[in-house]
Amino acid sequence: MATAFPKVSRIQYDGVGSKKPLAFKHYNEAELVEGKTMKEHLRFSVTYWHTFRGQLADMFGMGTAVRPWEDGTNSVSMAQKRARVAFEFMEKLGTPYYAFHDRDVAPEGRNLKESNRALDAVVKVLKEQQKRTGIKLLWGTACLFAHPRYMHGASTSCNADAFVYAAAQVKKAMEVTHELGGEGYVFWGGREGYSTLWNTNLKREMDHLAAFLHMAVDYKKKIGFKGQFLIEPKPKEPTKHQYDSDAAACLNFLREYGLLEHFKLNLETNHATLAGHTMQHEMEVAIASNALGSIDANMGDTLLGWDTDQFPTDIYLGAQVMLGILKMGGFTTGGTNFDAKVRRESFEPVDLFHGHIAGMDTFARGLKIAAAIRKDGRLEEFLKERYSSWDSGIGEKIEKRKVGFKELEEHALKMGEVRTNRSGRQEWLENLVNEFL
Ligand code: XUL
Ligand code: CO
Repeated sequence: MATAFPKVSRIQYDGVGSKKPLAFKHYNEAELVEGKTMKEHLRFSVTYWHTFRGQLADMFGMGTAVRPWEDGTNSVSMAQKRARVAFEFMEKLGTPYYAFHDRDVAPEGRNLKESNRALDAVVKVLKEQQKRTGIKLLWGTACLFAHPRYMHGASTSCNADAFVYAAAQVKKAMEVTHELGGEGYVFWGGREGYSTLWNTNLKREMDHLAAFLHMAVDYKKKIGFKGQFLIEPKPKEPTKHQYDSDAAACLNFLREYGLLEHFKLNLETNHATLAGHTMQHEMEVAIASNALGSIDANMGDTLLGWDTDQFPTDIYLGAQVMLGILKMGGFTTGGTNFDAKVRRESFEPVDLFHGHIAGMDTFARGLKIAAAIRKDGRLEEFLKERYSSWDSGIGEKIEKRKVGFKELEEHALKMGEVRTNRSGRQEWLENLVNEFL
């Protein structure tokens, strides 16, 4: 096959200070950090939907992307050719993983049977390309939000027929994810929410979502798929309110319906900010419940109120995220999936490389910064000291549940006023972190 990127060869690490645009300045895949290679820590993944299906359209204008390998059809043969282009791209970039929706990789047919047949035909090529390159599938998912049949939602639709179709679609998507050795399977409920409560039975819809996920868990066991199930929170867009609105809402939902042991979270930065949180907040919430599975790495724009899905270039963000990942002991089945697209003005194929190189260097730098902060130890020491009143005396007794209000009243009467508060030192800590940037 003719090369799709004739002017690009394998992107190499050229070191800090390099002026080569198509080279890594920080991502050195073999470099050891805390005893593991950068490649093992970061587990970078390319998203099929933005990188190979994104037209770079926005709500005011049509797509601008120039993709010379496209023949203008949405045929199975074009999908197979595109799969080969995708693997050439990932091979040159040096990313070990990719992620897809069923309808990104293969076209939707006139009926379910035809769609499944098209998917099988492309999966054959994906499998052959995975074998050829060693690149693996991080996770698969089903697109349950683009087709008009899902206008009211999929598993939370008011129409039971839509639930049925969605179940059949997820069944097939899980099967192909399993066949391709996917390490996870993601549920992102793009339309699992509402536009107005006047037409919505919220309780019934949430019950249906839970029933759907229980069926998925059952089917996973049935086919012997061992990958991690992940829920991806997002508060809104396209719906006004999505039921999986943030990490805390997802965890509450999973606990309420007895699903928590089967799921972890796939957290995305721009979804966190849309929810009015930081990514750091979302990660802390998930880690506290041992439920952080994977991340969709991107960032938003502080002046735009929607999901801009930009490549993450904020070093501060990269450091915060990697501190969280190191703290939880690293990814197991998850990874750093670039759910990001180049800007509409960055229309040339080479911009796809620039976007990913920027993201990979930002996260590699974030990893090095996070490891340096941990090695330094002052941040951790401060945190430990800040809570030291809980390590002995009355604090320890409370944590061990050895005392109740009666004993605490006796203690308070003896103790007198609370006098031992110490400064939170926020500004000192923020400056301390800056020492490492
Ligand atoms: C949409 C989004 C999705 C999920 C997968 O905002 O993030 O692409 O990652 O369905
Ligand atoms: Co995402």
